[in-house]
Amino acid sequence: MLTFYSDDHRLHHGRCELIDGELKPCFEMPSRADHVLQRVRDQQLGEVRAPSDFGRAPIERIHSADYLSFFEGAWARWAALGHDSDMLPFTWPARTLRSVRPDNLHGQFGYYSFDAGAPITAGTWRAAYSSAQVALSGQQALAAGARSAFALCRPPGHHAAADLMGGYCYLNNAAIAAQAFRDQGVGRVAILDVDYHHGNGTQSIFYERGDVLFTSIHGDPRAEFPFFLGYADETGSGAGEGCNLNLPLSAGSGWELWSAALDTACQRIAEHGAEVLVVSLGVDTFKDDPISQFQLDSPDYLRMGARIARLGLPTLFVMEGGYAVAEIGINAVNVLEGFEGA
Ligand code: SP5
Ligand code: ZN
Repeated sequence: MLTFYSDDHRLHHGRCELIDGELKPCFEMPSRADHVLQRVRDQQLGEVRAPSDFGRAPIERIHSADYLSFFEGAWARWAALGHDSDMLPFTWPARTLRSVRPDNLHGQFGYYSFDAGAPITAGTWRAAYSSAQVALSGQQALAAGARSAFALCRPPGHHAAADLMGGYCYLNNAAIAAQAFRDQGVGRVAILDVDYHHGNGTQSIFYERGDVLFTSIHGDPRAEFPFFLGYADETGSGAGEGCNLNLPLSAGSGWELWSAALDTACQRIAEHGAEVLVVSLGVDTFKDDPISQFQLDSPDYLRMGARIARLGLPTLFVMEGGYAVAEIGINAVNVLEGFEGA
């Protein structure tokens, strides 16, 4: 399997996030990608390639122009005020307030975010832009006939909506790749999100569309981030009615419950008549993940890959979360090896 990877991910190295009521060092750190890349090489998964540059147009198919210009320009505005370290948002247009876009930098950051987990640093835009190009390069490999590809994206993307950052995510890499398939004439696309957290950004982007099915297995939002989306009764709307499948599971769920949900998601993907599959590959379902509550063990990721392969679809794997840094490489590459071995 081809892997796409850019060193530009290093340009994003946040100092702190606000998590569970406290300011803590960012769990989403550069060494995550280093460990995955090392495992790809150690296991001789296949060639590792630098991404091509497809420009801003495929990103603009998913994200609004005003969001992108805020994101691209935010650091320069912050630096012009004399700052040289991360910026975090702190005020949001919650109930009773208006979703107007203020002029103030912090007002705009609140307008374009939903949590204080995604800092903007000097290199965040460039890292996120390259991460999207990594996903698009994997998409292009499939379009050219590859059965599968691995987009080793960092920062991750599935929490990012059309005009919102949060949950360590800025640009929705999986959604950008899925849309590129559609724009190149693929009629029906499916997304399978196996990250521990609900992919609220991806769901919101495709919620009213019948051409892109979104399926997700995740920690029950009644108890888990992102709390405000990811419930089982969210089934899509308008033309997208029936094209959104959420499979929330309780804290403590292990392979038995998780794999039953995977079977359900795979059945729905087959029914959709998907011609291509995009997997949002988070491995924060691991038993020792520091911020998550599922109980998957490393060999389970081989089984996960094998089950996904049984769909028989061209498959693009897009890296999302996973914070047990020492094991992230083993777990992520196990999915890819399980897929290839099936
Ligand atoms: C891409 C991705 O995986 N983003 C995850 C963002 C999670 N941010 C908030 C996590 C809250 C964790 N709460 C854990 C409670 C443990 N007792
Ligand atoms: Zn996650």
